[in-house]
Amino acid sequence: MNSPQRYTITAALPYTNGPIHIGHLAGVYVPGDIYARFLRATGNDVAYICGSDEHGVAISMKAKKEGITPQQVIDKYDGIIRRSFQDFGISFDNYSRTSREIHHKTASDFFLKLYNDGEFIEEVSEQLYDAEADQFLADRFVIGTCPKCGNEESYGDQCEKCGTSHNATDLINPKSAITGNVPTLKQTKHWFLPLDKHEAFLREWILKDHKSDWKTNVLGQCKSWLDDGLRPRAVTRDLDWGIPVPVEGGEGKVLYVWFDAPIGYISATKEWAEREGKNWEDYWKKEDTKLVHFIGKDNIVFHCIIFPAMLKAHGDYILPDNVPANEFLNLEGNKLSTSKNWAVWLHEYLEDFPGQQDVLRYTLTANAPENKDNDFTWKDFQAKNNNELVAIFGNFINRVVVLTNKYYNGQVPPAGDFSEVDEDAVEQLKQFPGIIAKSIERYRFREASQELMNLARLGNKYLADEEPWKVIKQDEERVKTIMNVALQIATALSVLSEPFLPFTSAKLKSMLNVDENLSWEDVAEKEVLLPVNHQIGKAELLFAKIEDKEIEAQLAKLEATKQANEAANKIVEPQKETIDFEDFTKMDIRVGTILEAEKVAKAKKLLQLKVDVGIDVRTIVSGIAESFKPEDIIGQQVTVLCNLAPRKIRGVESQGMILMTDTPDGKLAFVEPQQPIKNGSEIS
Ligand code: B3M
Ligand code: ZN
Repeated sequence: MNSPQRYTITAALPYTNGPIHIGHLAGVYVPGDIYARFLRATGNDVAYICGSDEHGVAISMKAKKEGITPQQVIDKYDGIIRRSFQDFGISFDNYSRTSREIHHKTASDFFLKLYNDGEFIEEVSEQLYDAEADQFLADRFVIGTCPKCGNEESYGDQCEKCGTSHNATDLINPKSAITGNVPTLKQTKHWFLPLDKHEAFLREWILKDHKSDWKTNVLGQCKSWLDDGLRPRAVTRDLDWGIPVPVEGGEGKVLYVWFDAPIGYISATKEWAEREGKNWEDYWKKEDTKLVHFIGKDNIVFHCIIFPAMLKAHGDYILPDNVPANEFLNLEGNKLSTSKNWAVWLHEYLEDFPGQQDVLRYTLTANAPENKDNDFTWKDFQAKNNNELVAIFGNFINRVVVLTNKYYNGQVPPAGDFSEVDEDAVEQLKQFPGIIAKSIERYRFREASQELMNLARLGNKYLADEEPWKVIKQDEERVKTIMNVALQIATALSVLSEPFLPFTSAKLKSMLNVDENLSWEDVAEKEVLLPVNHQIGKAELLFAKIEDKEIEAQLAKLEATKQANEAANKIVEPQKETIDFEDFTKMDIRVGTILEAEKVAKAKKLLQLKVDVGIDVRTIVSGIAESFKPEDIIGQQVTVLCNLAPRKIRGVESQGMILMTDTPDGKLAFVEPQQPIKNGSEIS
């Protein structure tokens, strides 16, 4: 293990335009949390920093869509996100917000410093403008074809398909996301960070200095940007939501969200340091501090090129030591999408699986998209829980604790002479802290989680092979040794599982009554982890089996989402052939009320109705049985085509037709008057 040192660990600040889903967790927050917890457990000084990203067009667009103010949007989602992170056990030292004063001041000062040092280019240029909305179109306010990959739905600042970051004016066939109009060009003044000026330095720093310690996917993206040639990039916008540009001529303009958001890491550290009585500068300016950014792959350019250029231009900041960006997680074979609601939302998971945070943490880690995109499936989630957490980890612990209580009233028995098998088990056990540490230090969290499970496997196999429950009948002394060894393995698990399964680790430590000072290193070095006669507690369930019906319920939820999306995307039927007014007046459409309803025997879809249409009360057979129960529609007002020629349906004469439409989820809905209307009133 490396010698202890100071770490600033950041996790991408989530936009407060939606809740957190499993893609965010697997890509950023869970690996970041494992890393932070591990470093704390091994004696390092750690600041794990995050917060809500509350500026930018993503927020304004959401506000427009929901008909509320941006402030209402950020308050709503900051609340949901903050709570769900906490309930999920993400151990941020500080979770801040970029709307706070401390951040506005920090970002403003940062801008001013670069401005005063002449690090910006000031330029009047033509920007896309939507005359109808009376607004410049920046970033997500403009959609068009990506000049690099041809994706027709690229945003103004970044293409989500190929990851390229560009200027809005680079888009081919740009369209306003507000009105759909083709934008015009209008002159406006902005400040640009001349990335080209920093290119040589970036090339050296990334491609030479970090050639061997950064992930290949990250290096690959960086190389491709550098090879394309860097250009000046605007760091201000003509928008009304954001941090005001603090210089003359900046009125009505704000800082570009990707200029202010990474500075959010700094302001969040300041806020935390103030609270904890520490010096924030130690975490951002001391050369011996390691700065590590956890992000998803779509944020690589901002963390590896733009933010480092900003920090370098400022002059006194350290640069990231590593940016272990992950690829994307898919859900049941499809891309996760907030707008399409194709996601497993963290706050919903916490409600549906109370007390089972570690199951999701484990599944997302064991299946993390570290080197390629990966798929989350509910079946795999169930299997990881039932076959690994329950059947291996849980089963081992349960046997150890139950037998110790049964044979020794819960007191650790003394070990006698070790057999070769015992020697081997203990020998292996001592390797695990180092093995797991090495994987974590190399950002291989998948591998690390599998090594942890291998330690549980070791314990489980040891007990299964040594069979203390059988040996107890012939050789009580031998069983003492077996149980002592098994208890040492269980104790090691309680310590080494903490970064991955914090809730389980806490439960297990309390079950075994483990000394809270027992450290990661102790597990590797101390001869005895639980002393003889140490009293442990009673067995508690660590993991519960997940039943098929729980998985089916989750799959049904996704299926409903799929159907709703399909219905929403359904193409509107083209208009029918033109008819004369006379044709229309031939139709006798009236308001009626359903008086009786019953099922038609042997017909799944049909209900037989008695409808008062003002003229008379008549029988109508209607194909609505799959959408309505008979008892629910008595008294329902409907529109009826009364003069449709009567026809026999399943032996019943139907004297008219009820007018219906489709709902987004594929059911039928009545076309009913807005208020109660007298039966027989004509519709014309
Ligand atoms: N909010 C983008 C994102 O959620 C952004 C990250 C900011 S990190 C400084 O993808
Ligand atoms: Zn593209």
